[in-house]
Amino acid sequence: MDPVQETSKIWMNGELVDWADATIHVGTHGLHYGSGVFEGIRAYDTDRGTAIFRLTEHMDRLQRSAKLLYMELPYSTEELKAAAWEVVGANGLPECYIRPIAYFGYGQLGVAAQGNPVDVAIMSWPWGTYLGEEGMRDGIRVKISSWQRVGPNVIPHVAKATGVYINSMLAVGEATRAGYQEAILLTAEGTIADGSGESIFVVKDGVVYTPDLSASILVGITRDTIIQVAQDLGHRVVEKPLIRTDLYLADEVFMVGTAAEVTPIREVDDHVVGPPGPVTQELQQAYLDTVHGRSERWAQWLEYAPSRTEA
Ligand code: PPE
Repeated sequence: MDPVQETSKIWMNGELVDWADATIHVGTHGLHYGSGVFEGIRAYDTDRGTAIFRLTEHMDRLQRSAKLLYMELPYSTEELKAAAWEVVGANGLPECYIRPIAYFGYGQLGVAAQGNPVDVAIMSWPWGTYLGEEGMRDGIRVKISSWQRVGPNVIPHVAKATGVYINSMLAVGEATRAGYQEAILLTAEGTIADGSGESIFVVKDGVVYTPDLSASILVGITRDTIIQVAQDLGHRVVEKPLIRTDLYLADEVFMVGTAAEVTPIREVDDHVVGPPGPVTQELQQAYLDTVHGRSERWAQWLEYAPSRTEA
């Protein structure tokens, strides 16, 4: 992966600071214990200007993630949305990835977090395709991980918490060292959970399947988007537990996420599931048309910059 492309400003605790000055103390609680929550959001260039895809849902999920860590966010969803627009505007990029993060800050060390301040920052920078242009077009090769997905009684997996991502880091590292592009993790029960940073979909005999929310998966916003788009396009979508052989014998497999958008999978554990199939291609096209403002059908998910008079 390429190094992060620096932009001009980062929003930190209510103000815009220069990229180089957005630093934290080494005694920060979140660094020692992974006690933070974050989001990944994309802004797209459309005919009507920059649109942020499902911004409200992402900031609402950040609030829920914080709640699950008994962390009180000092900003409301509305304030966080305004802050996202502020940093996007300051950096002047028509398209970018947006990364809000909240963490227990500098104060007390020791695991108990409650005496620490909660710091909030929002970065924005250009982030191209997550799994490569070629992956988007031809599909990627994935491996089922030997690392199990964090379970509901280990860490609340519904929270997009920073510490949880050690799980993903190990899984994707194992997969890439073995020559694959991405990992898929199984739950403690042995069913399919998600990719290191994506939700999983399978197409078999014309039906679209995805693990239901009782599998320890992140409640993906792209997952929700794809379920609705697929249904609107007339596909039957079934949320149910899936096992690894469902992937090996699938007609089509693909993964979705804010960063990955809709990425086809062409091989799982060296079983060829084929080049990107018709359903994958249809949903990928619908998704990309929607986020870029080229399709009116699901235009309600695009949020535009508040006008100066409203702000
Ligand atoms: N599962 C996991 C484990 C996950 O991290 C993501 C997002 C998803 C599913 C899809 O969620 P959503 O974006 O709401 O559709 N992964 C984010 C971070 C990737 C990273 O490398 O950092 C993302 O896609 O932004």
